Amino acid sequence: MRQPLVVGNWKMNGSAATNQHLLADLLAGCSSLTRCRMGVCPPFVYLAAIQAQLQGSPIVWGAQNASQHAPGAYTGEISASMLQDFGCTYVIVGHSERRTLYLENDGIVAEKFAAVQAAGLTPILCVGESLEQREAGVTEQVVGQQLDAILNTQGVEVFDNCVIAYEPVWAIGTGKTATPEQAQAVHAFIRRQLAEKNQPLSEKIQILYGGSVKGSNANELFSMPDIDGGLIGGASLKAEEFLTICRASE
Ligand code: G2H
Repeated sequence: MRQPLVVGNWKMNGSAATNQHLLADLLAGCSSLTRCRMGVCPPFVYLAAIQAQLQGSPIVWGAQNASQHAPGAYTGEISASMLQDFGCTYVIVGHSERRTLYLENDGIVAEKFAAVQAAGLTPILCVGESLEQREAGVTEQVVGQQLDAILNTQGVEVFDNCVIAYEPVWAIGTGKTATPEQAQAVHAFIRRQLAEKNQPLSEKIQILYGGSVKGSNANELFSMPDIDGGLIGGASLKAEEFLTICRASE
């Protein structure tokens, strides 16, 4: 039985004051959760404050990105080892906003994935197709290639310490959600790809859905057999709605 996991991707949102209120509300609400593991990924600059507020609580935290490089002359970058200093559990890699806006290709994503694991942290690897790709019927090909970039260079065993998030690009922040059946089909495909190489690992790995998940649609998405939780953007900024989503995963 895979543990449900629901992670808030705050993106470039929040302030010291609003974060503190949000986390206070989540801390108060999370005691009613029985099985769901709740996580938050704030912007880098708030990690120290988030660590101080969440230390010792059941809520885990992580970062939204990390450099693929070891510490050195990379102005403006943050290494995975630095994130370890702030008690991070997870690091999101390959989010479609990074792939599109910051030109992170599959090769760079694979390097970031390895750097995160080398620092002892768990990557949340985002994969997903664009609207054009879905309409062209190449969803499985695209998602398969995104997985292969890591499978073919690092082997299947690295997926033992990894969470996968399927996020169809056309559903991100658009209010359009994949239907539970559309999402389930891709989740099952991802699990099959891994099962071909390592069956027990494929049964163990958590595969999250992301893309306009809300309190009102979380139940039906999470009722699908291969959807183990969610990576939540906009709806993770409102405590009550995020808690509703977490409860729906149980
Ligand atoms: C997809 C998701 C979180 P949202 O990017 O990663 O954001 O829930 O706002 O679509």
